[in-house]
Amino acid sequence: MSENALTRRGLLAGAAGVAALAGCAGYAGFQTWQKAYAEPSEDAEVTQVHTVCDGCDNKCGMIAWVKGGQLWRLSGEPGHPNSRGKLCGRGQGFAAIAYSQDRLTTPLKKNSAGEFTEISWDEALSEIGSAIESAGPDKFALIQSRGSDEFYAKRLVSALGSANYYTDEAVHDADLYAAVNHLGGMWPVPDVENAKFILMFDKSTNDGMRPAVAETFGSLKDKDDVEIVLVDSRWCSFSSLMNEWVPIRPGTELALLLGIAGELVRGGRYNKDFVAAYGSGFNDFATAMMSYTLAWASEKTGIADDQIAELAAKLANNAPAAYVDMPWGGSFGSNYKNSADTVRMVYLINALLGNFNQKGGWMCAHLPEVSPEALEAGGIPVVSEVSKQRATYDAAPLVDGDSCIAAVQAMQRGDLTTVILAETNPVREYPAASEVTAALEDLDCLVVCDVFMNETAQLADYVLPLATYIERTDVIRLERAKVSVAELRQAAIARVQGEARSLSEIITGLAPHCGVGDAFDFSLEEFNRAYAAALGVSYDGLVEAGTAAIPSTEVNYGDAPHFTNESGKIEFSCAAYQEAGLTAVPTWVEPGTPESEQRFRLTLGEQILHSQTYTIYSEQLAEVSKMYNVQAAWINQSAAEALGISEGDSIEIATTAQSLQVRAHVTQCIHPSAIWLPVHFGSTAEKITTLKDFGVAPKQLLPLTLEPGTGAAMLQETSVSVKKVGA
Ligand SMILES: Nc1nc2c(c(=O)[nH]1)N[C@H]1C(S)=C(S)[C@@H](COP(=O)(O)OP(=O)(O)OC[C@H]3O[C@@H](n4cnc5c(=O)[nH]c(N)nc54)[C@H](O)[C@@H]3O)O[C@H]1N2
Ligand SMILES: Nc1nc2c(c(=O)[nH]1)N[C@H]1C(S)=C(S)[C@@H](COP(=O)(O)OP(=O)(O)OC[C@H]3O[C@@H](n4cnc5c(=O)[nH]c(N)nc54)[C@H](O)[C@@H]3O)O[C@H]1N2
Ligand code: SF4
Ligand SMILES: [Mo]
Repeated sequence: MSENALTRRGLLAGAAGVAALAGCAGYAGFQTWQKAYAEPSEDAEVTQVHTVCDGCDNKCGMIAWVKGGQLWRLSGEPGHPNSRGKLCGRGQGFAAIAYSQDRLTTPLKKNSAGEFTEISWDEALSEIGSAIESAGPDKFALIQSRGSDEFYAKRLVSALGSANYYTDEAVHDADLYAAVNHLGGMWPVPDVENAKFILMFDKSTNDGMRPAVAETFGSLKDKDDVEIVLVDSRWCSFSSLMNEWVPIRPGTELALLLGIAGELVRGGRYNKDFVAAYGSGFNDFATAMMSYTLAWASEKTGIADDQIAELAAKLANNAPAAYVDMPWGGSFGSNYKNSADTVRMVYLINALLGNFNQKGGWMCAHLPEVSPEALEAGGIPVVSEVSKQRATYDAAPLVDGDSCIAAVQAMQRGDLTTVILAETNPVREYPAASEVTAALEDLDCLVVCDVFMNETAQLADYVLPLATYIERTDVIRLERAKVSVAELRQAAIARVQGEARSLSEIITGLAPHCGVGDAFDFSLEEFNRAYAAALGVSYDGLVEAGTAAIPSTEVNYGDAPHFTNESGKIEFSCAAYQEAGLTAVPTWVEPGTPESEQRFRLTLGEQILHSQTYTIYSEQLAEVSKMYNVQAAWINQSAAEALGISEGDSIEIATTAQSLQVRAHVTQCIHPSAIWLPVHFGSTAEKITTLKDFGVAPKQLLPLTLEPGTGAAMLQETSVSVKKVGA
């Protein structure tokens, strides 16, 4: 079958299984925890706590209904931009983790025999404090991923005189950060409701499936004057909300974008006034784009040249009520050697359309700046960030050295020796599990703060039990929207198990043991009150409603866009990229792994039921996963036939160094050059009882390499061979 024969029409039959999965968000089983854990008497008092879901990075506003002190049911927060009154099934099912039998309940220390023994919080914090002091600021690092209580985590690092604070950016969105920071400084919020034409890449609208956005797509799909096109190497469950699916050879999205830009520039079909008013370096950009012909883009992507021309025309015809979506995962955030320029091109095509702050385009949403001085006025003393460069700066200059992958390399070199990991599971989420494991084991002191004894916690010298998001109050967070909001995650129920603490409590307790107690001489409520005041919102109102609009951030159609990068202009040509070893103007970069007939590109991703590796701890989500066999590797039907592989067969997926065995899902819903695996399964966490021996952990097949400039992990630059087990 040729690639172009993979049309949406031809697929609908084959996609039934996926549609069933999409539909199971409403499956009754998600509420079974209600019966198991909450059986208060009929007349028990019901209260509602307005808080924030943590089932994925979308952080939807949520109402926790509590009956007789126990979690009873959940619903979406009507006033929150991501949920608008709805929660997804994953969010419903995940909340039950508070009651899980697998939770960590006390601090643990590994003894000389390699076994964990219980110790008191006082002992743990005092010993960890000494380890941090003896390492000194340059060899200490803190890495966090889910972003809870980020203020405390960053402040601890700064107070210690260290620059080594890292996020999971390099396995998630480093390329986006680079493009946003250098090209315009503004994170867009698409005006989905009013767009006439949307070109989506992968499934995400800025961050995976937000219930509010999924609902909007559902309502737009049948409107005659609106069209939504999805470019994806796989027909995922989200595709059913699109008008058309364009399968692309994975890793070549940059070629499609260059081809579209070439069409727009050659035809003069771009917003010349906007480009003149807000752009810089446009002439160099335009000259470079001229050479990307339709025929060239078609050859690279496997998409017909007239279809590329049509996509360009639809963008131009509908502008400014048209946009190219900027996703996180798939082909973007940190997956390919060319991801940095792929994201740059998305930013710049939207600039060609002149859709910034236009109805149906990209709204220049912004968050209020809260200065240290404003917090100081509220009683929170200033702790200055350390200005010296991080241990990893040279590896990732476009993101100021924030590469957690480069941090692993710094551990391998002995440049970092004492590390705190908070709410993150690098053994499963970074490439090269065995190298990451060795680097973490070699540290002088590894501290892991988590709710569960995950694969990374197993390696730690100290494990500190975290309270779940259902049981704790966090630092106020901000969410971008046309009117951005402040949101407060607050304890819905009392701590149900053991002595778990929140990250802010752990850091406040640890600080005096490493000589920086003065920096944390305030309570969380005092901090949140000072922060709310600095934002101009009422803290008591937030406690009441969970979400509060920040009026000063409102952005309206026709407002002049305000670019906050260094030049204040959209940089069609950007010197920072050149200085970081890339080119000033985006240019075609071949993916790092060339295509070959015998091998497949290993692509990876999230699924509707799960988030990364942590939702497998939910018994309810685990049960539904087994019902639908969602652990399978997707392989294209014609490719499978050639290899004698049928649905449900056990297949071996191998690099030159390692191999995995997993069940095959044979489908027309994936590009013939790709194989796709979910990233959630293959748990090797010994103390976890859910989803044991279910699926595989594909990241162990990936090498530990960095994308130039951004230090991103290049998670999809691996080619694999596939065969039927026993063949
Ligand atoms: N190959 C490949 N690698 C990837 C990805 C991919 O698609 N492919 N995805 C990448 C992306 S986008 C990201 S964001 C990273 C994520 O990487 P990580 O954030 O490291 O994700 P998890 O492995 O799920 O680890 C989160 C940990 O936080 C703990 N935790 C503690 N308290 C809480 C809580 O209150 N709420 C939640 N939610 N968790 C809590 C969970 O128990 C869990 O162990 O992985 C990245 N890595
Ligand atoms: N259900 C669910 N939702 C989530 C999360 C989750 O874990 N589960 N995590 C949240 C987080 S932290 C993030 S970062 C976002 C990530 O959300 P997404 O940006 O959607 O990320 P992925 O799941 O990595 O990729 C999504 C799509 O990319 C496709 N794809 C894979 N490789 C390629 C390729 O090379 N080219 C193209 N064009 N498509 C490709 C896959 O088929 C899949 O449909 O989602 C957030 N929302
Ligand atoms: S998308 Fe679902 S899991 Fe993610 S925050 Fe929203 S409700 Fe929770
Ligand atoms: Mo992510």
